[in-house]
Amino acid sequence: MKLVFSPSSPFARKVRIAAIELGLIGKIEFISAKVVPGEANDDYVRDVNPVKKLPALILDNGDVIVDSYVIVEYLDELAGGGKLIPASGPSRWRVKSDHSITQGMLDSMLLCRYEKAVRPEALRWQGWSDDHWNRAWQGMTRFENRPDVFSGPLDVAQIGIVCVLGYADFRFADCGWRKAFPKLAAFNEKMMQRESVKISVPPPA
Ligand SMILES: N[C@@H](CCC(=O)N[C@@H](CS)C(=O)NCC(=O)O)C(=O)O
Repeated sequence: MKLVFSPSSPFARKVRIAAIELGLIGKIEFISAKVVPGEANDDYVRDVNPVKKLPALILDNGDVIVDSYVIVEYLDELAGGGKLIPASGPSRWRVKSDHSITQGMLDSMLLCRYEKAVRPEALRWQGWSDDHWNRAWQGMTRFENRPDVFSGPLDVAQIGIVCVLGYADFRFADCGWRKAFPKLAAFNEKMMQRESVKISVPPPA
């Protein structure tokens, strides 16, 4: 199978970490791609993902799986199931819901990034960016106050948090999250000891 990804994408990083942790990395061929709002990418839109988002997993039979969470779910099933996403019970819904929060945080951070890097200056709306940044910050506040999220075995929500924090370092280096959220900082440090997390840090811009 082939993963269409970008080394700077926090969503693709989640899939890469999961693939390593699940022992499936050797089965995946990586295809680097670039998608940016406002730039045409006709082949990718036609053949892979009509909504032009990375990552996408192309299976050997040609089927395409889109959305980082759905790809992780697919890989988890391939690895036997219930590894990074609990198979049933309250922990399943807790992990899925916590992961959805990380997904919303990344969506908002990416919108802030596009606002600054892609949108013409004259069209920028600071209040809109501030609102989206605040959503990411509130998410960090939420997890700082929920250390139980870090204490269980590795799951997709923990991976999502590490991708949020890595993206904050990558694109919002001065935001001061470590000082504001010491428990998240300790968690990130611990996660960085995993090879999967260490090698998937976005390369310097
Ligand atoms: N829900 C999607 C979000 C993926 C996403 O937003 N990816 C970004 C790259 S980090 C993208 O493809 N952006 C291009 C665009 O929005 O035009 C997922 O989890 O895979």
